[in-house]
Formats: sequence, C-alpha cells, structure tokens
Amino acid sequence: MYIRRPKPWAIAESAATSEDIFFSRRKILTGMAASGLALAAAARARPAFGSDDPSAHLYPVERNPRFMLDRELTDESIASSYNNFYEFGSHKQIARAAQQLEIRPWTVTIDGMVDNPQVLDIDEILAKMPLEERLYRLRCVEAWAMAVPWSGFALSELVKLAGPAPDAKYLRFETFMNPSVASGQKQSWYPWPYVEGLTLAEATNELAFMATGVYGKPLARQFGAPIRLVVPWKYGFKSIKSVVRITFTDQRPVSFWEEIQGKEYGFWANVNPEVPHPRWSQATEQLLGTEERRDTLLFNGYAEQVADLYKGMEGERLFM
Ligand SMILES: Nc1nc2c(c(=O)[nH]1)N[C@H]1C(S)=C(S)[C@@H](COP(=O)(O)O)O[C@H]1N2
Ligand SMILES: [Mo]
Repeated sequence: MYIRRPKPWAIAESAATSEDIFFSRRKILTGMAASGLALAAAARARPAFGSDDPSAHLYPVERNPRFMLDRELTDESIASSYNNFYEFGSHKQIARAAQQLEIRPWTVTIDGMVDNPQVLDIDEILAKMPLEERLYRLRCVEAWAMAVPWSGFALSELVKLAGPAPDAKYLRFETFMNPSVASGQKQSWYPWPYVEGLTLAEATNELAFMATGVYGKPLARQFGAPIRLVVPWKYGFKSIKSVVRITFTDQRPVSFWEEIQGKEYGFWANVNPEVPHPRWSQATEQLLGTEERRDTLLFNGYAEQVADLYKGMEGERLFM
C-alpha cells in the first residue's frame, strides 16, 4: 500500500517499484537454477506451504462452475510469494516470515448484535460449512491483479449461523493480534489489529466468500490462514486475512487503512477504472506473473452481481 510521506508509515515503496524489483529477482533466480546446487538451495529455502495443515484432507473441493474467469489463473508460485500482509512486514516478500503464524488452535468469535453469539473452532467451521472452489479476480488498490482459485464457503452461511439482530447493519472483521510472531505488529504507528468492514447487504451478497483454502489446498499462511475474507469486487485491502472475530454492529466500522489514510482508502473501496487513486490512475492493471496490462473493470468485472447494492448511494465515496 502506498502512503504519503513524511508520515512514519510512508516507508512502503511504490507498487511499480516493488514489482520491478520482485520480477527482476525472479529472473536472477531462474538464471541461477541452471546450477543444480542453486536449485537445491532454493528448494530447501522454500517450505511446502500448507503441508502441515490438519485440514489438508478436505481439499481439493468441488469447483462451482458459476464462478469462472476471463483470464488464466495466476501461477501459484507467484501468488504465494507476492503478498500484502503487513503483520509480517510492509513489503511483498512476507511468505517466509508468515510461516511463524500458529494456525491451531484457532477460533472465530461471532458477537455483537446477533441472536447466536458464539466462539467457533476453525475445524468445527470446516466441518459445518459447504466447501466449494471459486475462481475470482483479485484487484489490489496498487494496480496489480491476480486470478485465484479460492476454496471456502459463502459468508452468508456464517451470517445465517449468527442470526443478525434487526438493528445490525454492518459486520466488523478483525485479524489476530500477536506481535511475538507477527513482527509488523510491533510497529506501533499502525492501528493494529487489522480491521475491515462490510454492510450486512454486502456480506450476504453471493460473491462474499470466506476462503479456507487456495490452489486446491488449505490456505498457506501468507494468504491469511486459516480463514480470510474475499470480496472480489472491492480493492484487495478489504479482503482481510486470518480472521479471529466478526462483530455485528449498527456502527460503520473504521477499517485499518481508512484509519491510516481515509482520503485514499475509504470504507467502500469498490473497484472503478474511472476513479483514480489520489496518486495514480486505476484505469489499467498489471496481471501478476505476466507482461500483460488490462483495462480495469467496473466492480472488478462483478457489476452484474453487486451494482444493485449501491443504488441510491451516489452521494457516498463508493470507489475510494
Ligand atoms: N490482516 C491483513 N489482511 C490483509 C492485508 C494485510 O496487510 N493484513 N493486506 C490486504 C491487501 S492490501 C491485499 S491486496 C490482499 C492480498 O491478498 P493475497 O496476499 O492473498 O494476494 O490482502 C489484504 N488483506
Ligand atoms: Mo492491496
């Protein structure tokens, strides 16, 4: 994420720069692979992400043919080594540091304005929920994009379980807090823990998804194991990782990036090619792992499913 200098959190680099560095590093590595020794060293350095997950036997799950794509899936090796997860560092190469995250025991607390407040164990969630695979686009506000096969279940299933009270209007999501494994959380200028929010109508839209797996396996930690939100019509920062609490409320939650820089990262954050970020255009996007740039799609290509959610809300900053 880019943030304005000279605030202390302005250490993040520009996406263009970090992508350039990332991909030229990859080229160097590919060159090195000519040497068998270098190849062996690279294999040792890269753990088999997700291989120690006790839910591994549940995957792969059946693909839902209603959620297909207009583009190739992003290479798993690229998607799992270029991640935003500020808890583990304010750059993209956090995959190795994220392996510190303890994913069992793991509970998700459902509280606030609900009929059935409860603390759910992740394995109980996995046993209860109808798991399926969906292919979704993911569009980061930094103007890069991926195409990812998520496994998981519709968020509406969790909403049903919670039983929202009549006055509940929003869901507030919270990520784990544990600076001893997530060293980014020692950076006290960030408003930890990471928080995100949706309206109840957004949360019960068929596209809103809780991912527990990706690429036919349990979520690797850098993707936000063991459970994260995926809302593909919004900029990527809304898709909060490693969720421990979902609170139903009548107050609009202030999300992590909104609190840091609300003029640039708002509550709605719907994808729109015609509404530039204050510091760069959103008209096109770089497809990670390729040389290709594509035109950005309104609502990231999901207008048919979500445009109705925003009828009559033209006064809101829906696209920032
Ligand atoms: N808890 C938490 N969730 C997060 C983030 C983060 O830093 N912390 N980064 C967000 C951003 S900016 C993006 S683009 C996506 C990236 O998801 P991916 O790494 O699985 O591609 O995660 C989002 N969820
Ligand atoms: Mo992002």
